[in-house]
Amino acid sequence: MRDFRRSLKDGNILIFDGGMGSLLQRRGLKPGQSPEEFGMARPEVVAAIHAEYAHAGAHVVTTNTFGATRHKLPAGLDVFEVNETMARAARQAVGEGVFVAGSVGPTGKMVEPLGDITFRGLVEIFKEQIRGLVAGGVDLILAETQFDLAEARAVVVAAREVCDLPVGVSMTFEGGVSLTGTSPEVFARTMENMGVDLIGSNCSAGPEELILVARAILASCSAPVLIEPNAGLPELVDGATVFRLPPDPFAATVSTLAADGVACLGGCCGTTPEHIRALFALCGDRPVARPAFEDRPCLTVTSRSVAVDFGFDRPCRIIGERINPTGKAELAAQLQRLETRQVLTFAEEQIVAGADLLDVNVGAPMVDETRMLPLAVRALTSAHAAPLCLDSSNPDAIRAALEAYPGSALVNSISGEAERMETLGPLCRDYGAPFILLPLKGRKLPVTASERLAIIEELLAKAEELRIPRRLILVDALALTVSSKPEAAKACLEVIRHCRERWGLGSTMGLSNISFGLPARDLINSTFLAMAMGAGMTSFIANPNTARLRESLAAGEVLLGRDRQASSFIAAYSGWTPGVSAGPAVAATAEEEGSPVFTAVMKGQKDRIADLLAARIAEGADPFALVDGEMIPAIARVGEKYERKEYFLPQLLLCAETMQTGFDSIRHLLVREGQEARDTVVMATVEGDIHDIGKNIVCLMLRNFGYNVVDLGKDVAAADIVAAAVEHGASVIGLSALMTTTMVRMEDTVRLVRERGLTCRVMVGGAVVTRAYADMIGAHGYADDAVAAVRVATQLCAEVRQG
Ligand code: THG
Repeated sequence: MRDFRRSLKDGNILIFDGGMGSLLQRRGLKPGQSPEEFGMARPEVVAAIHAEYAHAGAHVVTTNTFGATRHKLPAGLDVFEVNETMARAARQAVGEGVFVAGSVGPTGKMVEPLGDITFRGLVEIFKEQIRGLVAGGVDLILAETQFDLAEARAVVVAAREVCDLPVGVSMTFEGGVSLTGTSPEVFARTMENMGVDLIGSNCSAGPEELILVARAILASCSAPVLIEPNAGLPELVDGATVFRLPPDPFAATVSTLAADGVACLGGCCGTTPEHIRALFALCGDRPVARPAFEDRPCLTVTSRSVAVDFGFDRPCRIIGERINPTGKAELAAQLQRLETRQVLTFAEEQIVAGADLLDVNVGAPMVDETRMLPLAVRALTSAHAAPLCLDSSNPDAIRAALEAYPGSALVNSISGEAERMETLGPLCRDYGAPFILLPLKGRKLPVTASERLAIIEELLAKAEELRIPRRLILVDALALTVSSKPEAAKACLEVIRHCRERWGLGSTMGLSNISFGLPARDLINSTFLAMAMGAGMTSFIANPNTARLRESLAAGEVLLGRDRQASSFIAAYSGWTPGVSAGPAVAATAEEEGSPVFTAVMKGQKDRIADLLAARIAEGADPFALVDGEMIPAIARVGEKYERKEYFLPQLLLCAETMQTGFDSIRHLLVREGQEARDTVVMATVEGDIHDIGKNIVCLMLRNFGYNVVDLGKDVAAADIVAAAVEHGASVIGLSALMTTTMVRMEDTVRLVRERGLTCRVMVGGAVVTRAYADMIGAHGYADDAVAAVRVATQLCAEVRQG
């Protein structure tokens, strides 16, 4: 019986197949045609390619279903049928001795707030596809070329809801991060939390580029690793992208990855059966040389861009407690109105003060937590990189928030109360969400350590029954008020020590409970923090904006030998005066100078910008001066940060939307008699291509900079683009294409513009488009991202004006 999980455990290297697209092109796939459509018409061609790969030594072949989802397949093709048929074709071609991986590519849709689809919507799209793959007899589900962590999570959740097959997820990185800002480390840790069977990377610039990515993944997880590079750097030949690294040098470089411990190797764009044959000869059936995964943390919480490890050799982590309406009437009132303004203010303050994570509790009377918690999550994850701790007694709210969250959030909490583990446990397991295990059960508070440990032990047993791995569990040592229960503090310390020694589990607590009813609470809290750190506590929930707590934490890290050469301590406290607050141990980055309007755009404060502008205008500010002197410079600064990789796509989008919201709110004040007409840009994704994420971002950025943008959408014929440019008197046409097969359509528009003698300029861009290609087809400008597009459009408009 074929069992892919068993083969992974066997300890021998598995060879995957190589590219499908370029081989199909050689056998009749037309530029712009969907490979799935071609495969349905000519299944024997697809089968022959699979057979060639199997013959070349591949242990695993990958189905021709990369784009076989609802929104990507051409009209008239049924998702289930395509996936089932293509999976069958692979199986029949390779027989029973070779594994068939069901390929799942990105949908071309971004999950909100980056795009317009919900996480659940994505899961449903993938489930439709995966049902077909399962019916066609695949051995594993393989998500490939993923670029967004939320979408990668959606594939895993979908696979779990449809079948028990093993799941592999492979992400593509450019310059060390994915398009939406995820590093290989964050990706690997998030996937490991989800229990993914195979974690990897594919595509990218070629085998050399993937060496560092592979090492980063290997050092961040214990799951087997898959690497599938392209056949070298893409080059342009006669208008098409080709990959020219020959089989032997390809195999030579890729096989060095085997020495690093990669378990599964294959090829991506441009690789052929010859590449796979050469690879097989060098490392097929050799033992996997994976060194032990050292330095393993107890637990890791992630956001889209940050992984925070908890462990006995890691800094004790601060979970900021302030996003909690208890005792905060204004926050409670805002939450009832589903507003996120104060939530965002508290987030900002706590991050500046050094919080590693933010606890998010929106529970108050008359607050609809199931709506409010995901709203807060979306607002917080758009604005900040800090991972979140979802604090709610309502399981529906937790579920909704986990769906809205792009990484591995910490769930707060699972107690011994009836059904809590049964409902939340499987959810946390399937969504890869670590959780706080709270030793509370029944009416009686467990005061002694042994009472708490008994409940913890019972919950651990339940978790094990539910197949929840230990790496998802963080124990709450339960800080009770020492003023009424004198033995409570000692019991906490014992629980911390026991969890560490007996189970290797990390711990946390709501620190301030301990001092309730006493004077000088900060003094008690910070002293207890030091004691608990000594006992092995890995994190605590508190207000990070408490100088004394931060002082104890910083000193504690020195004393526990985790702040090497006391360098962080010295940096923050060398000029310390007792009683005077020093900077946080984590130095806050110097804040950008600027007006509140400037800052609001820079930080993407979408809820605040309209009020700020209205206030300034009420004070008599000139609306034009606000736009030209504050908003445009702010969005330009955002662009610089994006280019320096300090901001990623989520921040760029949020800031651009903030700009747009602000602009819309004062638009009525921005009409001037005899106003100089704004330059018009006509934007389109070319014919045959249905990818519009990049094009939409360019539209948003151009509008931000005052351009009149006519967005023609996707899959637009050259004649229609040129007609629209004439109709609207456009200065610039902007063309986008994601695929090498559709990129060639750009040339049609350039030719038409020339033939008709139009003055308007054409700029091009998109994932596979290069400057060399732009030059070759005679485009006037090339932009490699949305920020560059604004610069290029400005340049081209100036050229048009000068004639
Ligand atoms: N364990 C776990 N989760 C928890 C707790 C715990 N979550 C909630 C709580 N305890 C930790 N969070 C808070 C949040 C706020 C306050 C205390 C603990 C607090 N609020 C002030 C008040 O009530 O008056 C408001 C003061 C302010 O403005 O900050 O003190 O133990 N797993």
